[in-house]
Amino acid sequence: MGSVNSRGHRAEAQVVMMGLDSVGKTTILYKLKGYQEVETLPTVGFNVEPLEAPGCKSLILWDVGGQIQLRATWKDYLEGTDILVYVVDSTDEARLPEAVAELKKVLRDPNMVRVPFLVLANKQEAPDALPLLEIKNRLGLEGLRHHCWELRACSALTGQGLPEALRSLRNLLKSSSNSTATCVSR
Ligand SMILES: Nc1nc2c(ncn2[C@@H]2O[C@H](COP(=O)(O)OP(=O)(O)OP(=O)(O)O)[C@@H](O)[C@H]2O)c(=O)[nH]1
Ligand SMILES: [Mg+2]
Repeated sequence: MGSVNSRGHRAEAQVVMMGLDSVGKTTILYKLKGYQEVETLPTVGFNVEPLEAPGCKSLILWDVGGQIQLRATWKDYLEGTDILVYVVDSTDEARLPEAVAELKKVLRDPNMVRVPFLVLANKQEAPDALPLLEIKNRLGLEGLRHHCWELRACSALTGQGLPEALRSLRNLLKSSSNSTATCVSR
C-alpha cells in the first residue's frame, strides 16, 4: 500500500475493504466497477481497482480476502489507509460475533488511529437478512468511540444501497481529512 502517511493530501484515497470470507466484498467491488453478472471465487490475496467519479477525488479500492487463514495478513494492508470499509453478511447471524471481533482487532492496529470506517450490511435483499438496526445493536458499534463510522445497508446483487455507501465513504473521508472536525455522522 506504499508508505505515504500524509493522509488526505494525495491525489487519490486508499480504501481498504475487509470482512469475513463470503460476505460479498469482491461482488461489491465488481458491482461498483459496473461489471455485469460476474461470478466470484474466494479471494486469495487481494484485488485492487481504481474508482473514478467526476468532481471527486478518485478512490483506490483494495479488496482483501477474508478466509480465516488470510486474516493474519490484514495488518499488512493498513499502512496509509484513508478509510476502512468493513463488510458483514446480513444473513449470517451466527458469524456476527466473529465479524465484530475481527473488526475490533483491525481497529486496534496503530495504523488505524483516526482512520474512519464504513460498515456495509450486505445481502439486504435476501429474505432472511437481519434489519439494519439489529445489525447495529449486535455489532455494538455505538461503543466504538475512537473512530468516525457509518453503517449502511446494501445488496451487491441488486446494487441497492451502493450509491449511498459511496456517498458515506466520501463524507467520512472529508471529515477525517479535516483534522479539527468532530465526527458526529451516524
Ligand atoms: N444474496 C446475495 N448474495 C451475495 C451478495 N453479495 C455477494 N453475494 C454472494 O456471496 C458469495 C460470496 O461473495 P464474494 O464477493 O466472493 O465474497 P468475498 O467477501 O469476496 O469472499 P472472500 O474473497 O472469500 O473474502 C457469492 O456467492 C456471491 O454471489 C448480495 O448482496 N446478496
Ligand atoms: Mg473476495
